Amino acid sequence: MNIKIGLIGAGMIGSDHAFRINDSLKGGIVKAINDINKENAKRLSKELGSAKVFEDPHELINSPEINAVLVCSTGPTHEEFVLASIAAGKYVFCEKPLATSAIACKKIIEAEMKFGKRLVQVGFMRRYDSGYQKLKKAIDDYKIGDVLIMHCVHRNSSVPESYVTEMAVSDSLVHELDAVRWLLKEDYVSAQMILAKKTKYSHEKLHDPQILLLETESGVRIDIEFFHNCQYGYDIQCEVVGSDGIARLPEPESLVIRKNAKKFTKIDPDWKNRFIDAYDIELQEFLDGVSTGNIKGPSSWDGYTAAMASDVCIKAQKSGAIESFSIMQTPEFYK
Ligand code: ISE
Repeated sequence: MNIKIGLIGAGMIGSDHAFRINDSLKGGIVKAINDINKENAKRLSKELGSAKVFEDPHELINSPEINAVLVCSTGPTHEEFVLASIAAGKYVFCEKPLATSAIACKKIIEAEMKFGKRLVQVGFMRRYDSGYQKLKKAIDDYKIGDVLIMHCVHRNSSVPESYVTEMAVSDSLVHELDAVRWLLKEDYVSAQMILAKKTKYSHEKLHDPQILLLETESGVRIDIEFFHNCQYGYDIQCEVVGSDGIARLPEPESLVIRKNAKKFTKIDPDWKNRFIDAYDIELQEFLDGVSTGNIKGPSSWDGYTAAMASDVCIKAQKSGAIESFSIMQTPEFYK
């Protein structure tokens, strides 16, 4: 039997996920759509041909025609829709960030624990990327010995005018904040943010590029360059320096052409393509989790720790100082 999905947010990623569910994945069908922009919802409903438009997101969440919810609306709306889904006892896949502050994520954790069963999966898709999985396996198998340092890069060719300094952390860097913690199985203890010389391609409200320096519980040091107007393409890099060797995130496969005394290869400008397989796998895992009643993907606790890290990084952005993290004990429920 197909799981009937209600989608909130019919923008770029919401539409992609809807087509993925209907056309490529097994076990789900999008039956309801809500978007703050009704025209958007109508357009997607027409294109999909399987879903009706709900004007009220809460009506969609509580509809008996829906078994599970996909929250792909803007970050600040996530808390409300995830909490409403938990209150309705519905499984919910929430795009990152789980919520835009640690306080909001804490409310979600409390509601889920009170419900007594995992209902929420967070869209940290990098965990499903085959390159990241190979990197994790090399670390777990002690192939490079003790991890000492990590160098990460997160570059977008350009971002819209609405993209401001804080969003560089809460919308983009949040992926590294989750992925690095997942790779190392360690929490962070401190963060420092360095605002680099500003590119001429940025605007007044976005300081670009920036560098984050993180330290983990065992003393691993991580530097992350995040640059949102790099011009040349979407580029994610990660190098792990160990006591016995170095492991690098594989580059996406791309044809190399030699011509006119030049050697070149394409770099995709669009972030949606870089992790396209990972998106498929994460959503399939969500559908499988709903049908077996056992959600296994990134949890609300992962969403909470990433939001906590985001909050500390934003504080560090403003203060310019080294900011500390508070110690967190993972509740039994999420272990
Ligand atoms: C975008 O919103 C994403 O989620 C991408 O994964 C990220 O890499 C990009 O920087 C964000 O703008």
